[in-house]
Amino acid sequence: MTDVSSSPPVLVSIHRGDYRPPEWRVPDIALDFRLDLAETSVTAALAVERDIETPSPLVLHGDGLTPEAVRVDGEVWNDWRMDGSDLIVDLGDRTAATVEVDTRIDPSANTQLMGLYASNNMLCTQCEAEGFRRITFHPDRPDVLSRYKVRMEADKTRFPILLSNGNCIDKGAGEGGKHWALWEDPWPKPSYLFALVAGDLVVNRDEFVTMSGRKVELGIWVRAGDESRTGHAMQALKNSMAWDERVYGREYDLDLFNIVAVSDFNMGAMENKGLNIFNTRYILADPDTATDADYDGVEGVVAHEYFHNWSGNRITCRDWFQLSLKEGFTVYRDQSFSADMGSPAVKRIEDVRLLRAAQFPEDAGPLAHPIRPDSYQEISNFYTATVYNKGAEIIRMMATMAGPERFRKGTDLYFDRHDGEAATCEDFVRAIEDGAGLDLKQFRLWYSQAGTPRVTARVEHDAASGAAQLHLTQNVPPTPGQPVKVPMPIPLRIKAFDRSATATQAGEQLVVLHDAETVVPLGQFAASPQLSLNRGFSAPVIIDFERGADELGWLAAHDDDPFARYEALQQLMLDTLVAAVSGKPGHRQAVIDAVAETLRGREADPAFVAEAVLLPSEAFIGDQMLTVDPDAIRRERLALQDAIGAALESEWRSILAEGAPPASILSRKAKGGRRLRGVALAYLAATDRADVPSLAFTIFSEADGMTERQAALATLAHGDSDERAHALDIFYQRYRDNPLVLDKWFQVQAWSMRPDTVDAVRALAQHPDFTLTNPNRVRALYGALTGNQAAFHQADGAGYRTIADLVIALDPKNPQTAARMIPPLGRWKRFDEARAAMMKAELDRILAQPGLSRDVTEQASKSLL
Ligand code: 0A1
Ligand code: ZN
Repeated sequence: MTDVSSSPPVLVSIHRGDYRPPEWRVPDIALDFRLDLAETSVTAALAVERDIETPSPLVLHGDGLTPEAVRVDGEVWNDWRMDGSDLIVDLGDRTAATVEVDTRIDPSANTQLMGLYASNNMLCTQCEAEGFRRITFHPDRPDVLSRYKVRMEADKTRFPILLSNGNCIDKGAGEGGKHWALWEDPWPKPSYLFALVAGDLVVNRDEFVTMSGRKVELGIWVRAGDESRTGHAMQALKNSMAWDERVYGREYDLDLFNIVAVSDFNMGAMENKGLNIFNTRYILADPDTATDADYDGVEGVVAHEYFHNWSGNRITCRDWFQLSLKEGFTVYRDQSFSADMGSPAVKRIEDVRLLRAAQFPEDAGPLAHPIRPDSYQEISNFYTATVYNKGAEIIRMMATMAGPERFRKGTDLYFDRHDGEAATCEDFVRAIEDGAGLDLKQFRLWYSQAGTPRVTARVEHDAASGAAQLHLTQNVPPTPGQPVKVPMPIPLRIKAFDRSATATQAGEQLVVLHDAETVVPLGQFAASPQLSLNRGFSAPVIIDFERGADELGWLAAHDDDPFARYEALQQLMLDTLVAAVSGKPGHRQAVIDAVAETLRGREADPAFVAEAVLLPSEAFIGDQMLTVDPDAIRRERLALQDAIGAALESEWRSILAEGAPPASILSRKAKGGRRLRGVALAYLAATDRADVPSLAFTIFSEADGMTERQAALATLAHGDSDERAHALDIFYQRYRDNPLVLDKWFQVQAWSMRPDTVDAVRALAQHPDFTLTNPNRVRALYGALTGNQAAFHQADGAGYRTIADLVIALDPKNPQTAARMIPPLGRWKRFDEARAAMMKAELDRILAQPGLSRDVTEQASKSLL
């Protein structure tokens, strides 16, 4: 007997080329909700209009729904059938009708957190990408835009607040302790931007006056007790609104802007029209519970969701293949905003660090896809670093090539031309071409070719004539389904330095590589010039450029582009670490000297210095090697950290002795100072000096805020001192009732460099405060483990088993979050045979589970290729 239930479902791929315009438009929708945690009834009235000549039935998608009744123009209608989970309504030869469908859903049983679900006794929605069909039957595609009217009725005591998109136009008391509210959103929108919230919430209210003088009421809604932690989010919102007016000329278009924070959320936040719904972690912040990095996260995500109002909502996506149209552009916009609010150099370093940590590995592995994918099985799997962060880099390249004024002309044209439409990436590129006056014919390849281009650089200097030339070659590597690539335009900001010159150096130039090989004349130099290449990381590429320690050290000290200074020092460290891993000497002393030199600038810009002197991550070191050796990488990285720690011990100690800026001060300087202290403590800890545990414990105990407290706790967590156990216990007792801080307690233990970390993670999964129902908690524990290279790749395979066990346990509850844990297992090609075999075996074991979700099936099966 064959057991069909244990073979994974055969998945249907959706192809970009198959796009067809919708057959039925839905200009108006009226939704009527009778809300309750366990039983909610929904009546949806869709005003539909046929958009094609030939009569065709109306196809409405559903997911887990059964229609209780169908009416057409007010009459009971029996001409419908189910096709799988779709509802097919035969409307004969009608060209327009109002189709009403009744459904009933159970939000309390919705553990996927898609559609209408319960979180902490409140009700909220998440509809992107295809969650609306879990609420009611609907075409549920982003190119169907409707005006929504939403009536909500619920028990007044348990759900005193009732919110939806747009404006509240009426409300009143109902029978039996109920009340109701009627909301109307004047702007047509796709179903993925629909939202409602019902619950017992308190609000932080403020207002913003737009550039044309309109008053907008702002509200941030949280659970009672949390309102004191919403100030930073509110300030970030007002700053974002002003910034979008100033930089892009975009004004907010409703009289009300609400944000609601919920504890259980699959992602960071969601840009629903006029009613953003946020993961609490990107709203709540105060110095006692949030680190400086958390504060920056709040600011960036609030801005991101707000900016979507234009790049995403006013102009939405025609289909989900165009996701980067809204996400790449919006990430670029939020990155630029955060750069303006803080330090552009530090922000750029952070963004590139993230790109290299999350996107480059994706581009180099089995799940590589272009920023505009050609096919997918489950769209939730395509909310990736490629679509978001590489997508932002591609917008940034256009902005670099156009320059600020012309780029603004391009975006103005884009917003004008496509306002109110569901657009494509092609529409965006054409608007930039027309508005900015760029020729982007070849540039479009960035939308269709996956893989990170490699650029090889070589400087040639003719001693006799003095002429210097830069030779550049580019190569885009093969990726799954794309064996052969063609050259792409790569804009590189470069500058050649004459090391002997005392006078000002010649300026920077922007070179755009179009061909496989390019030669750039650099001018006359007495000696071979020092080359600063890909300044500001102007193109998302890998540069292969052999340079000696002396040259890198000089650039780390003298380059006038801060990002290039950072890069030079990182490259020096990386070369040294890669050499050490393969048993070669490297440039340890040069690294120490360069770190010492960089530290001299710490008064002026401590945040930059903290970033620059940080060693590359274990994962990034691994990315430089053909076969990753996680144990050797950890050993050599710790050895270099120890050497730098010891050689500059007095520096680190004096940084720590200076004391921390008060946690309540969030200036650039204060944040930078705290960051540098964290780095100093980590360097000192690597030396194993006997007083480190007590020093870290003192910092931990005396800290007046979470940045210092968490840094000290993380340092202690690597060791096995009594102070470690003590600090973890104090932290737990103090914050056990604060879920966001408790996440940190799980996270620092899973980040630990101790040899027993995988066992510790397995034990923590049994802790009474651990739960699979909260995605933040899952990420805090297991996401931290996959980010801990040596632990995840522990030689006995226990790390792999732990993640596969999690995926198997989580998939039935929350497939989206389960699927996100799979990509680390797909990197097996980069590891030795024994590890690769174990990783593949775990992917096979996942795929052998009966009833696997589409999300996990797609990720696991593609990861095996
Ligand atoms: N559009 C959101 C991201 C997002 C996507 C899917 C979600 O479903 C769980 C939630 C949020 C953004 O870019 O912020
Ligand atoms: Zn977004």
